[in-house]
Amino acid sequence: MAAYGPFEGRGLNQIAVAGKSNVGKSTLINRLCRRNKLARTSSTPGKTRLINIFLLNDAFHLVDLPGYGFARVDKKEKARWGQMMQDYFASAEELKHVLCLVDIRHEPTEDDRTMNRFLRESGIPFTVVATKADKISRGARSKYLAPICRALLVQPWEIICFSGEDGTGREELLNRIGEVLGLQEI
Ligand SMILES: Nc1nc2c(ncn2[C@@H]2O[C@H](COP(=O)(O)OP(=O)(O)O)[C@@H](O)[C@H]2O)c(=O)[nH]1
Ligand SMILES: [Mg+2]
Repeated sequence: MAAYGPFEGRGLNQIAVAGKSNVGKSTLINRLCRRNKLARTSSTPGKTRLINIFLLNDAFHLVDLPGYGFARVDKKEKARWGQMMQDYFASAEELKHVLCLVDIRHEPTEDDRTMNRFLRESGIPFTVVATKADKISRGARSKYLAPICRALLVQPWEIICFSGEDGTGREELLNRIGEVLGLQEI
């Protein structure tokens, strides 16, 4: 039994969305699904405590993983989070790719690095997505991407700059997902 509970449509490929609380996971999912309030975006960090799954065009599932690095949660809550993630990654046979979200303006945290190390060690393919790209000018992007590249050991051209605010990077992200899932069209 999957740790994230039974749901309809098992057997479809999954793309998981990971990142710290408030980085923009739910917003990104909403943008990709062209819906509002579907993934319960919130301005309260740490609100997504459970794994939510969304179906995109009957083609694959987008998995909204609970955010990490929420300072106000206690030890017990952190342990619960860790167990939930461990169970998910251990049992999600349909998982094909992880979108690792980081805020374009901030250097990745220790938790971001830990997730990065875990994915590399587990051989799970991932794409780094720099969110809230609307918050900086286009010309400043490479300056902001440099520390992210250093921390997560990726090249700048491998990162997708994304904005849920103005739609930046939506097509690029859908293309990447199509590529990794071998879909002709999403
Ligand atoms: N300006 C801007 N704000 C964003 C973007 N993505 C998310 N936000 C805001 O950041 C906050 C947290 O977003 P949410 O999607 O709930 O983050 P989650 O905790 O990772 O699911 C909300 O107030 C969003 O409106 C973005 O691309 N640009
Ligand atoms: Mg959320």
